[in-house]
Amino acid sequence: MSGLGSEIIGRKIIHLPEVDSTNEYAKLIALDEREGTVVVADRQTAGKGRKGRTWASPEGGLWMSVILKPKAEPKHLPTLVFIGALAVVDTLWKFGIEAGIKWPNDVWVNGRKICGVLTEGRIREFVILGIGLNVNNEVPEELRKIATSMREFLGREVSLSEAFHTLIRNLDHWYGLFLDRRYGEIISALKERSIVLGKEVKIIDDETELVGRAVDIDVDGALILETPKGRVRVLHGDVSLRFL
Ligand code: BTX
Repeated sequence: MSGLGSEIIGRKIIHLPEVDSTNEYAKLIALDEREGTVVVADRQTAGKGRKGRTWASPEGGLWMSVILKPKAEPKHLPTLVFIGALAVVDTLWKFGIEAGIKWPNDVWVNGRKICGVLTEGRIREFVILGIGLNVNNEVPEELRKIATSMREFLGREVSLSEAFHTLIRNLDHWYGLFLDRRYGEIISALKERSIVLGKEVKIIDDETELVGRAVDIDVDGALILETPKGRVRVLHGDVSLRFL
């Protein structure tokens, strides 16, 4: 292995016209598949976000899940969410779209969300890396203020297959680095592409809210906040981040 690319992601592609959720489908078949298998659907009828939120997935977007079986220590597995976000940002750059990562799991363009990443899994068995990217699809009316698409940014339709193949190549590149344990390079890239650092933000966990300035992302991918009470380290788990 050269370390520049693993050539794992996308060695098998399962294309479905419609499914409830590519993540759910991938979880069902994960134990029987080799890692790198991608499930991609034209539309999802029950696309999922985090914590039971829904993900609008009409035709024209890229809705996909990758089955991964990394031999990594469990503490590194949360880093896989960044692999998804990095690969999406690189894909958007290739199309001339200025995009950045809104820690922990979104990609934003012009202050609006264009992509969400959802990782799920079973420790020591598999991780499902789910990616939803608005390409040519309509963004539902109620999300217009917070969401955008590649088509909206460029003012023209994009080849969905080109977007898909570019994303697969980029995922393969970043996953190769992950397998080579080059976590430092992954975090550096995340910091470079972050739209959060230097900003005043509010972190919302189940019961708690925390306000501060985002000053750094550490080796484990945790966000470092400067608050009136000192520095606080926020692990990415299931927290939400809002700009103030
Ligand atoms: P999240 O919980 O961070 O974000 C969900 C929130 O994003 C929703 O509550 C809504 O406000 C907003 N939203 C919903 N749909 C869209 C959209 N199409 N574009 C922009 N904003 C939207 C983020 O969760 C993780 C989403 C992962 C989606 C992929 S698609 C393939 C795979 N299968 C699956 O069921 N989920 C993943």
